[in-house]
Amino acid sequence: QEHSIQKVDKRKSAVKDNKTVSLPVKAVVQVTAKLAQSPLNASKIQTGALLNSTGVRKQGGLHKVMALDVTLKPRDARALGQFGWAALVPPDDEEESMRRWSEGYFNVFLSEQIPVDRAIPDTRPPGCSQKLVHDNLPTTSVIFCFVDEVWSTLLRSVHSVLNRSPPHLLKEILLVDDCSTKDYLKDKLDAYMSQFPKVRIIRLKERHGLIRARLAGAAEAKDALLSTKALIYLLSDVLTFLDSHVECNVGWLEPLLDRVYLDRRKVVCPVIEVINDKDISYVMVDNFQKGIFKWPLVFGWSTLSNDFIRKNNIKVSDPIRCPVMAGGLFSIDRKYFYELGTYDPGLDVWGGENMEISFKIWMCGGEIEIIPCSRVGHIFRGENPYKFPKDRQKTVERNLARVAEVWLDEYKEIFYGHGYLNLLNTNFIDIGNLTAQIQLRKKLQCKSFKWYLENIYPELEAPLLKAEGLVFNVGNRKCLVQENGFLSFAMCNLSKQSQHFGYSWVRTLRQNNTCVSPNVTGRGVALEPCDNSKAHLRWLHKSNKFLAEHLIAEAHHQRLCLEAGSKGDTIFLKACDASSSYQQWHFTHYYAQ
Ligand code: LR7
Ligand code: MN
Repeated sequence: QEHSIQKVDKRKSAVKDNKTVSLPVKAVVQVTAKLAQSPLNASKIQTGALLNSTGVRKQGGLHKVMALDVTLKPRDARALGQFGWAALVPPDDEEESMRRWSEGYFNVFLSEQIPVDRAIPDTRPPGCSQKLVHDNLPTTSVIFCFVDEVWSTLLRSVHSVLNRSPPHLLKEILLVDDCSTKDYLKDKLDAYMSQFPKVRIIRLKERHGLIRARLAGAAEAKDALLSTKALIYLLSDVLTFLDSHVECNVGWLEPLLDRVYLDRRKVVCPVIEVINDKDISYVMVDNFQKGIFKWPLVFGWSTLSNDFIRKNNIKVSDPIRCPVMAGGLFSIDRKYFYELGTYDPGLDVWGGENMEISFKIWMCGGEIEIIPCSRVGHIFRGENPYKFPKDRQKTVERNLARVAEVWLDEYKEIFYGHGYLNLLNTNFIDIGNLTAQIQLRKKLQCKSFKWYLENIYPELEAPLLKAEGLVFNVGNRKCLVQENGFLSFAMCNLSKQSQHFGYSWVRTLRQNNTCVSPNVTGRGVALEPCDNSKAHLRWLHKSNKFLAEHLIAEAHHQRLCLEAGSKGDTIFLKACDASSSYQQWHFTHYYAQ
């Protein structure tokens, strides 16, 4: 079997011994990859692009284009890495190649030997070259943001766009330098790019991170209109964002633009293929993958089930609707990007912006699709080759918390409950002002996160509570009851609302908006209004399928357990005792987690 299913992080199909990213940001669910096909495939005559015939809104001409690829007959067919084949480091150079690894966290040495305009195999699925596109597709600006990108990969990214995009659709390539520290990215880059009239370089005076760097790129595309009214035709209709270490494949652009043309609220992504970080080969990935997230907002890929494919009669070349996008590679109608309020500019440096824009798009009336006929290779790296101005982990956490606060509604508790409880202690971290983002969501009349989960991502398990129902004490064989603001016990009775409690993701034990807390003495319990930022309201409820449960208070810096009185219906806190059945509790219902 040619396909092998691996549970790997990211799409590092061929790179298992490499270090994985420590952050739970891009861990991946399932990916299948196979080696690129023979170069014969690359030399086939490429006939144009694309388009799903379903739902064609626009009238007017459709045509089959000759998808441009000026690298089909490469300058040097014998060059290293040509046709996307794996390249080998000669034994004598191994040391140098290892030494230079950390310049980009991939094989920088090898990449340098490979032509910047190499050919790569056409990995589009059958049918793509037969598809039709509209005559008058919108034009695009391609925006690459980078900080300290490796020379050879930056160049290869730019050349792949120049060589495989129809000139009349490509208005410009904007290189946004996010305050790089490397010398070669200054004069040398200016000089090199000056041979390409379509390439413009924008330099940020301070490091902004990829989110605000992209916004600077987008604004630059917009300024052309504002500054010179006569040059209005220069303005591109669509913004296409790419990472700065990619290779766009043949016919990559037309199918993206065609979908945006059909409906400007479609935000479209190419299939992201793998440029192997060790041998720089171009690796095709399996079809039928969509972008998803797992808690706590960790991006991943998930394969469409055979059942789903069959029931919906999905062809390999059909667009795939995605709950979230990977983040780096997408096309969006320029005006629509601004209507959506772009990215939250309060997001810093790296991370979380893919979740933010994805939720915003779906909840506010748009769609995200992966277009299988559009394919772009990307180097997946084990580490970021640039410095984070602040701590990396904290930066991403903070970004994600902003996203959760603005978009997740009551579901944000699930996010916090998966390892981010510390963010709830309000004085622990400053996630910044969210007023503008919350207002934007109102203004756009966006739907709820509940709607998003039910309609766009129904596969996700998102029970709002970890456990609920009656709280049974094993010792006294009674159930917890709340009456007139006091806790006691009663004969278990499912029909009594006063006996219903919930155990939340942020570890509160609550009835409606009232939470159980240790009282001032720390020996008894009290009830108070729930407030997720208050750590003393949290109870660790360790579940075990066969044993009864403990409720351990974390208040007063002691480990105390909730205990039912053996005589009477009292409840108090006491030193934990594994053998005491009066300290064992369980809920009627536990949700699968
Ligand atoms: O401070 C920065 N300034 C920048 O300009 C940090 C980064 N950048 C540039 C950087 O040079 C690169 O071109 O921004 C781009 C993305 O940074 P990467 O390549 O370090 O990010 P990544 O590929 O590891 O991570 C993915 O997630 C990011 C943060 O959420 C962005 O959305 C990336 O664009 C995104 N990449 C992809 O979606 C490609 C597929 C990866 C997957 C899954
Ligand atoms: Mn990247």
